[in-house]
Amino acid sequence: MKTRSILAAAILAASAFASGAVAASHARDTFIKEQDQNGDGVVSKDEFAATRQIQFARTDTDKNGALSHDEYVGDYKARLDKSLSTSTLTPEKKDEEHMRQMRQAEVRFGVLDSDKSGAITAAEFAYSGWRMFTTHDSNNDGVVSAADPVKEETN
Ligand SMILES: [Ca+2]
Ligand SMILES: [Ca+2]
Ligand SMILES: [Ca+2]
Repeated sequence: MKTRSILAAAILAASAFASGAVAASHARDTFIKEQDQNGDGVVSKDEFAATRQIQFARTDTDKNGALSHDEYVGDYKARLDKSLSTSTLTPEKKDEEHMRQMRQAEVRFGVLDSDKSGAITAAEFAYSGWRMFTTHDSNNDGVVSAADPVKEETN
């Protein structure tokens, strides 16, 4: 439990480092947007587990059961490029955001690859997912929704 909290804090710190405190509710809302398959605004544990499995399978492009650095960071970059292409930010801001987000993706890869094998296994991926889920489910009711209070980052 202790280790899990430290790791969760590290992940939160990594995102807070890049985007500031305002990003906290943004992170929760992005989480809901990405994981809410049935569009009811609530991410249940079953829904989350199913989505994570799909994400893992999609990202594991060579189907060897682990996510290499290129698979993980490459998939993130593709999604980031797509989301930035529809963003209203100025080109300069887009570049800035791109660099920042890619730096975060590198940090996340290092955290996710907890045994430093150079790839994220299904177990490592699932573990990080539950850490993320429990971090966002701040009212501990077993689902992530807009009702979950967003923790303020204090530096
Ligand atoms: Ca849902
Ligand atoms: Ca792979
Ligand atoms: Ca909740």
